[in-house]
Amino acid sequence: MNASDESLLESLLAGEHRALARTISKIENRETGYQSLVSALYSHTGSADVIGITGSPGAGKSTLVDKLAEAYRARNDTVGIIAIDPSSPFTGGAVLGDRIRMASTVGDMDVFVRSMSARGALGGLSTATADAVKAMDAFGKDKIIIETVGAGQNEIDIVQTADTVAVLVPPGSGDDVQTLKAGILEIADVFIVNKADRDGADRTVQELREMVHLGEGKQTSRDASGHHGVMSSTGSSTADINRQDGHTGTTVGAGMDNRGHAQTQTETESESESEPAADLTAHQTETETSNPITKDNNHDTVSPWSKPIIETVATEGSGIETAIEAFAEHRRYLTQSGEKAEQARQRYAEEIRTLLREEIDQRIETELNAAGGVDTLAEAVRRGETDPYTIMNEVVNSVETCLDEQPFEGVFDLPDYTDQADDDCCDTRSSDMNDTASSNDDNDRSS
Ligand SMILES: Nc1nc2c(ncn2[C@@H]2O[C@H](COP(=O)(O)OP(=O)(O)OP(=O)(O)O)[C@@H](O)[C@H]2O)c(=O)[nH]1
Ligand SMILES: [Mg+2]
Repeated sequence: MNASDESLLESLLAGEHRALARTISKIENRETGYQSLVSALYSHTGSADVIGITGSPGAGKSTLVDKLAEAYRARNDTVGIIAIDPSSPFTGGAVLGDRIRMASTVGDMDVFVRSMSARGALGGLSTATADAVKAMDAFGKDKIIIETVGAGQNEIDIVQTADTVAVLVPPGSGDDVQTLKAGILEIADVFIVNKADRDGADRTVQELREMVHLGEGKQTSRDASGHHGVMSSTGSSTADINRQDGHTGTTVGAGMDNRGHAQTQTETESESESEPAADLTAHQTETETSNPITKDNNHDTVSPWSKPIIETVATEGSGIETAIEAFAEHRRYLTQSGEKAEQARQRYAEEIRTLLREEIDQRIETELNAAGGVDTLAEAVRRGETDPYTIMNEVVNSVETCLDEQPFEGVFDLPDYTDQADDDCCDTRSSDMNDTASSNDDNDRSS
């Protein structure tokens, strides 16, 4: 890492919002040295709660995120918000920033809002988002909220970088549960029926409840590995309990109840993954109905997460506290079930693969350019001078030669790969990439 990045990192860790904004710009633009910077952030991460908020356009995501930020600030938690590709950068994004500015006390720098878009991020937006989350986490934000429209696979990938995913389902408006994208429903850890002041909210809640009930008969939440048991009878009994509870107030909690979880949160909150046992006991007494813990062959087993369904009226701020409690409950569940560690492992594995793919892709591009560009090669194939297989083999051989010069030496004495690559024959940070990398700090909004 060069001296200016060292000082940038130092400023970020010292809590300077400008340094945070600058770091995210570097990440977004893949500026030279950003990899070393992100590498250095890792050892400072791991304490933030990352919450993803997704849902159809106009579902009320920004309004809800604004109210969540306010509520977290009232609890003295610092907040970072990443708004992904707001449908209108001039209304959605800006309005969100303005609202927070208005809502917050003057000079409150502890809600940091940053928008990122597919346009802005060179390469993968989900990698850039995950890296931006790392920057906010290392900075020391307690809660990081990612807001994205649940439109496609890309958005689903992005929101899955969050520990807890809340899917907003507005009532009626043809947005019935059946018509929602299957992928969106599967990634939900918490359902939020926002605009509960509108007609049809009860029906939407009922439909979601039936869907959750059906789903719990078949599988657990988004943990596809079946880490904590795929088939579950306790899952469906949890849903039965909720049916009996009926629709009371703003909570229709499949995993929540009205027995004062807020009071017990501090007692049961555990950030430690290594010592979950003591907390399990406390947790059991408080939440045995909603999240039963069973003894299974001498292993403590937390029953599968039962997705709560929460009603909110974001414009009025109602249901916000219930949502916050559900997020905290889900966080505890992740830790106590061991799913958090599993989630982290899966995420890092995916990150490693993605980074490798991106890096190798870049190297291939570099080799292709060195060989005259893909268009020239294609023309040579068209003229019958060569064929795609021969070209592929030549390019791969060339990339392999480069890789042979940088053997992987194992995890423990890993060379500083990213810096080394700067002087390397296969350097992928071509000058034109650097040329397009310009700071967009002007877009950073912090209130
Ligand atoms: N009646 C009612 N209106 C709401 C509620 N929450 C948000 N709205 C309104 O719904 C509209 C859209 O809200 P946003 O918060 O911008 O929705 P969004 O999901 O962020 O929208 P995009 O970013 O454009 O996808 C605004 O006019 C809000 O005032 C609610 O609980 N009840
Ligand atoms: Mg919005």
